[in-house]
Parts: sequence; structure tokens; C-alpha cells
Amino acid sequence: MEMPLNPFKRALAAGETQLGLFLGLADAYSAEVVATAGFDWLLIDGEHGPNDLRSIIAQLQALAPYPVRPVVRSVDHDVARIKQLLDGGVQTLMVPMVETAVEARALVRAMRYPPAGIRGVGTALSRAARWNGVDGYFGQADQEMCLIVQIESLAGLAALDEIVRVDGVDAVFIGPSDLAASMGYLGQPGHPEVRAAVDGAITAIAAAGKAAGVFSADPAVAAAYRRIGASFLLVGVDALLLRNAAVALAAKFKDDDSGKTGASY
Ligand code: 3PY
Ligand code: MG
Repeated sequence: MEMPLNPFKRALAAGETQLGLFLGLADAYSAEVVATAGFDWLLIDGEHGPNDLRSIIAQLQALAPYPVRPVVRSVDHDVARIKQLLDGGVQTLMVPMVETAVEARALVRAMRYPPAGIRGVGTALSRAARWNGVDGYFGQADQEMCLIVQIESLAGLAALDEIVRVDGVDAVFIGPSDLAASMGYLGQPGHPEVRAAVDGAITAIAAAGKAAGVFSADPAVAAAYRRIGASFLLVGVDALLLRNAAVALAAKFKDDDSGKTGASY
């Protein structure tokens, strides 16, 4: 069978705007519900979301029939864990907390087979190669890999110019929450100094010819990031959508019903 291609990598390279949502519920069934919503990409979160390898693969399988691009965020930089994600079929990997060009180069190598990198060979066991069913897998695997590094600390910002120039880094995603914490503004990703730092980073990434990404659930802020060059955005979190709708519904009926409890349907 043919090599599965990576349309998200191509969309980022073409500068197409990609709107996405965090998947933090760690569930294939809810991922499929979201797949029907019209987002361009979905971030299966292995850093903060309660995911493991099996739940990530199950979500990839659930999303596969839909015209939405999956991206997986790894828990950390660990090469062995990254190898399992790649073998599980992850083609676009987002890695949190990248702070040096050395780290970025190591991540590029983790995603490539020798001689370009150090990815281990186990295609008989890997969904990525469809268990040896993909013709010419080794000749095509590296080029379909897409690496998104996250800059989300003062150290990362200081090294941004070098990191963005690393060959094999396809895109850089700014994490405003961790960046705010690193700047002394824990819980204030909208603080003017944090906003200015995010703006500066997006401008620098775009000027270097790489795709710049960022998270904001505030439509006005997301639009402002787009205007200065962010091309791929996360604009919400599945768990929050569910919770906010549940809170609003509960409040609405409690208000309507003078505080009576219990529900029938
Ligand atoms: C952050 O804000 O720290 C993230 O990782 C995602 O936006
Ligand atoms: Mg973060």
C-alpha cells in the first residue's frame, strides 16, 4: 500500500492558516465527535492530557477517516517514547519546552532514520509502516515527518533565532502559559509583557520563513496573532468546551427553576 502522506506538513509549508483545538479528554470517541466540527487540526495532548500510547493511537485511528489533521504533543524529549509515537503513526509531533538548538537538533534526529538520524527500526511492529505493508516506507518516512518545537520559556526565547534555523524544525509553537510563568507572570498569559514577547517571537519565526503557531482561546487575541504572522492556532480545549457548556446549562436550569435540584428526561 502507499505511504500515508502528511497534509499538515504541506499546509504549514504553504503558509495556509490552520485552526485547531486541543484534545485533552484522552478519548477516541470524543475525538471523533470533534473531528466532525470543522477544525483543520487537532492536538492530541500527551503532555498534560491523561494519555498513554494506546489512547493516542486510538485517537489517531478515530480521526483517520476525517479531513482533519492530527498532531501529537509528546510528554517530553525522550527519544524512546518519541520512537513509540512515530511507530504508532504520529507524523506531526509537537515537543514542549525546547530551549536550545542542540535540543532541537536532537529532536530532528529522533524523528529520522539513519544516516540522517537515530530512529530505531521496527516496521514489522509499527502502525506507521502498516506492519511492513507500506511500499518503500524507509525511502519516504523521513520526509513525511513534521517537527513542531515549542518555545515557552525565557531560555527558549533567548535561543529562538538559532532554534528556528535548525534544519528539520518545520514550525515553532509559542506556549503563552508556560512563557508567562517563566517571565514571573504565572497564570497571566495575557499580561502585556507576555503578549509583547509572544508578538516578538511570532514575528521572528515568520521572518525566518518557518510556520509560527500559538494558543489563544480569545478570538480577538487569536486574530491579532494571525495578523502579525501566526499561521497555525489552537483556539480552545475540548474539556473546557464540555465543562463550560455543562456549567452554563446547569446554571440556566437552576435559574429557571428557582433552585430546584434533580432532573428528569
Ligand atoms: C502553553 O501555553 O504553555 C502551552 O503549552 C500551550 O499553549
Ligand atoms: Mg506549555
